[in-house]
Amino acid sequence: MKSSTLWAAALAIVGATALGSCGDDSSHGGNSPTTPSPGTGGSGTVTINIVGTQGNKAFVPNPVQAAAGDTLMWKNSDTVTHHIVMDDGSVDIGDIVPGASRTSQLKGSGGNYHCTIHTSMVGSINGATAPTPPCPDIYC
Ligand SMILES: [Cu+2]
Repeated sequence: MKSSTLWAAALAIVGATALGSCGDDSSHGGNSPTTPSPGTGGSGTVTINIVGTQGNKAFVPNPVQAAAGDTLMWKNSDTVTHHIVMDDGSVDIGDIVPGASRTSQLKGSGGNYHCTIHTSMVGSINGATAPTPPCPDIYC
């Protein structure tokens, strides 16, 4: 029950994201989810787009703002597989192939994360600024 609701929300986000990034006319026929719109307050869905491997520009938005309890939707809009983990080891999203999305739930107040495949890819949940990629790195 809960996972189907989540999935419906995920589909809604993916559809909205595809519309925004491709300029694609999204006249996909009427599969409109009946779940409430995502919002703040710990029960919404927050999308983090993975757009490349360029250090802290690999994620949009970065930092991202989310509340404890929010679902984080990790959408791989890039052309290669990524594997996101929280720096503190609390979350391992697993491999995300191009075009796919994975979700996790924000349990604490946030923190920094990175890609285990491309270690220059760094991001922050609820940080004041995006983290600096580890140096030496071409994106430092
Ligand atoms: Cu990566």
